[in-house]
Amino acid sequence: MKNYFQPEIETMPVEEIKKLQSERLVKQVKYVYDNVAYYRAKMDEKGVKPEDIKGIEDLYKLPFVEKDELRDQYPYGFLAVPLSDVVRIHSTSGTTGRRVVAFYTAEDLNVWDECCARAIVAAGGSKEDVVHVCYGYGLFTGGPGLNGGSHRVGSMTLPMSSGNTERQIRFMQDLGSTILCCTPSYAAAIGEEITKQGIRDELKLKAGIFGAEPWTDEMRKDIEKSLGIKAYDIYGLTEISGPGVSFECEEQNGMHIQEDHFIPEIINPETGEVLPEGEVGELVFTTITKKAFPLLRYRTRDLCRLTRKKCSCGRTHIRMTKLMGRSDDMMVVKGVNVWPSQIEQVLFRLGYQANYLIVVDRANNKDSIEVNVEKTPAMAADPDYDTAQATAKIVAGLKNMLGIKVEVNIVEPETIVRSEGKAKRVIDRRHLYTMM
Ligand code: DLL
Repeated sequence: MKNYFQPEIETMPVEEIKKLQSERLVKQVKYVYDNVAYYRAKMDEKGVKPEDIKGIEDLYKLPFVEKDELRDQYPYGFLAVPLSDVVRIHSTSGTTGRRVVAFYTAEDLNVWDECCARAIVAAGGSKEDVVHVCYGYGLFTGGPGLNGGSHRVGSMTLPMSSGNTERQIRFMQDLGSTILCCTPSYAAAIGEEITKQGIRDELKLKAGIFGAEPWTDEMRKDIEKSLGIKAYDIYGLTEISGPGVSFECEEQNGMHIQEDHFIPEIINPETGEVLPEGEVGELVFTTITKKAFPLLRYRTRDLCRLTRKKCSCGRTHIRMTKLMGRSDDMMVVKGVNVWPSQIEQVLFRLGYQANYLIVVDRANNKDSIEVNVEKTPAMAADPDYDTAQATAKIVAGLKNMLGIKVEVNIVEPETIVRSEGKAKRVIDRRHLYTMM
């Protein structure tokens, strides 16, 4: 069958998926209760025993777990197996405090590879492909995750890691890379360089698997054009395993969550109440097959919507929309909720690319927000391009989208620092939050 790695699982009837989830959940809750003292204490405190969980309909009875608790229990508090069964660790970037370390048994890695293999095959990958991985390698899960998936598919794998764009492009040319895996912002930077060199036709790229940071559909179109590919979204987080928790199929209309391993819920981030399908809220995951670092009802802080609407790719696993923000990255500027992705949308609509930097500041108790954006090379070369007029257009577009006045500076091409990993597009000088 075309484009499925494990058709019997990926297209399993929904009722069977739910049955499988229930069986796995019941076992997993008992396993966690017996092997993680921290969870046992939390469940005891809430008065829930493993016997109370008879299927997915009882999931709501379990307590939530949050990132702070993982940090507090660093490093071994959530480990469910003897250290001698652990074969690998990965870790979050930990910019706001102590890192979270996630542990894997050999079987956990096996499952993770399978999840990434499903994503690669959904993007048209097979053993005939050359998979070019320029997510970072090391503690970050991006590189090792897609690398493992590519091995599993049997594709020739180029473990490039990020950076050194010139060498990336040289390898793409010389070895005929067909599938590119990296952050969307790095894909855009590579696309920009390829356009500059005018060598798109020398490349064999056909698809890209991009994730690890938010990106809009406008940015997708831009990348698809500059690289001449179809661009697929992939989602995941270190705590739950890494990339491949969900992935896009050829429909490019939401990411299928790998429901044989992860049960998703959407909750109201304020109250914790479980929301019905279709409502926007915080995504929560329960892992039902993980052994070393099993998490039950983990709050991701990522905001999205779920849908069970039939997908014409034939996969039956539930889909999540692109992330609509994080319940903790939203900025309140001049009393208004601002998501960086809204600003990006306006810039793209007006023909700019992903080279921008947002600076938020506060003086005399008054907020200011500034958007610095690069002209595209075409704009810079256009004698009719009028900076004052262009600035006014962006200001008006942002006012319309956000309802507030934003200061806009248009700068020359290639003056905003490029990212090789996750792009940092917001500098909030107000330091409204205490560092954790
Ligand atoms: O970013 C894992 C990953 C690697 C996913 C490569 C996809 C590709 P962390 O560093 O733990 O793990 O960061 C997880 O990044 O909670 C989201 O907020 C964000 N994120 C991940 N994928 C996407 C995506 C990896 N496709 C955090 N779209 C998550 C938007 C994403 N945000």
